[in-house]
Order: sequence, then structure tokens, then C-alpha cells
Amino acid sequence: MGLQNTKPSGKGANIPMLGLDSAGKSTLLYKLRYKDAFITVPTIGFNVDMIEAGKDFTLTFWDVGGQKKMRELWSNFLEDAGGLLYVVDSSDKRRLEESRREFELILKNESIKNVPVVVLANKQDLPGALNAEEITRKLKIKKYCSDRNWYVQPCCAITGEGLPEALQRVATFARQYKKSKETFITLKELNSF
Ligand SMILES: Nc1nc2c(ncn2[C@@H]2O[C@H](COP(=O)(O)OP(=O)(O)OP(=O)(O)O)[C@@H](O)[C@H]2O)c(=O)[nH]1
Ligand SMILES: [Mg+2]
Repeated sequence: MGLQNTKPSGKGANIPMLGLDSAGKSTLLYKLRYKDAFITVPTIGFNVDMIEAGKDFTLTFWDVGGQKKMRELWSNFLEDAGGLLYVVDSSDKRRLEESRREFELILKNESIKNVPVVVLANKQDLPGALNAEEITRKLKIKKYCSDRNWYVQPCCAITGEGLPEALQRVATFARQYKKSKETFITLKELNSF
């Protein structure tokens, strides 16, 4: 199942939300959407929700389960993505290397080349949570994202801290990316005359 047939109509972008199981993706999406805390269960398959991000721009979030067997599905959600949200449990140092490896695999995917990335350093409320700089280093973001816009936003999905900023950032990146792609297509069309 890919995104080819599910493009949002009008202006907007598809935003896959990926990250290891228990990173907080579903909690986050629910909080963004309904301003409410929510008891989640591990996601089998995916959740989808649309959020208005300013005039005439709707972000369609694809919250895909992060358990190992779910990760095989991730690449399907990368087609036609206008931005990627990668969610990390900043307090789970034990699994950061696993998260880095998955992040690297995603970014190697040809269909997500140049697509902007917002990494959410989630669970900042927990003791010992790594901050944005430390997450940047652990995930080797500068290395993997040298060809695109990227940003690391610290947040807490339970209180909602950092989420409006993350939404704003994704929307800005997605708009810029869309514009640059449209310009590129126009240039290609002009060249074919
Ligand atoms: N303390 C704290 N707990 C959080 C935070 N965000 C999520 N959680 C908890 O982390 C657990 C997993 O959250 P989910 O949102 O289900 O995680 P997920 O990334 O959707 O997991 P999968 O669906 O398995 O991929 C839940 O018990 C949440 O309540 C946070 O910012 N702080
Ligand atoms: Mg989930």
C-alpha cells in the first residue's frame, strides 16, 4: 500500500511519522490533533490524520507502527512525502543506536532524497533525556541530512511542549520543498521545448 492513490487534494503535503516503537508517535499525533493526552496501544498498521497548517496548506500525517515487523512497511510511506517526522525517545539511551540505524536506512531511500526532516527529541520530561544537540550527534544527523533542510525539536508529547513549534517547522519546510520541486519541474518542462 503506497501513497500514490491517497494524495491530499489541493495544497498540502504528506508527512510520514516514523521512529522505533514506543517513541511516542501516536501520543504526539493525538496531542497535536485533539490537544488531549491519550492512552495509546502499540500501532499495528498506521493512523492517518490531517492538520491545517496555515492558509491553504494541509499536512497529512501518517503515523506508522514502529515495531520491528512494521518497519518493513515504512518505505511505502516515503513515496510522495513532502517532509519526514522522525521521532526519538530521548530518554532511552539503550535504543538510540537502533534508532540511528533505522534513520540511516530511511534516508538511504531514493524516494526521500532532498525531503526535509524534522527530528522530534521526545520525552524531554523524563530524567536523563538527551537534549537536541546530543540527539543530533547520536543520530549523526549532520552526516545523513547534508543534502536537505533539517531541524531537531525537543518536545514532550504528554504535555504538548514543543509540538506547535514542530508543526510550524514541518509546515515551513514542506512548503519550501514543494515550491522548489515545482520550480524544478517548470524548468524541466521549459527545457523540453
Ligand atoms: N513520559 C513520557 N511518556 C511518553 C511521551 N510520549 C509518549 N510517551 C509514552 O510512551 C509510550 C509509547 O507511546 P506511543 O505513542 O504509543 O508510541 P509509538 O511511537 O506510537 O509506538 P508504536 O505505535 O509501537 O510505534 C506510551 O506509554 C506513552 O504514554 C513523553 O513525551 N513523555
Ligand atoms: Mg503508535
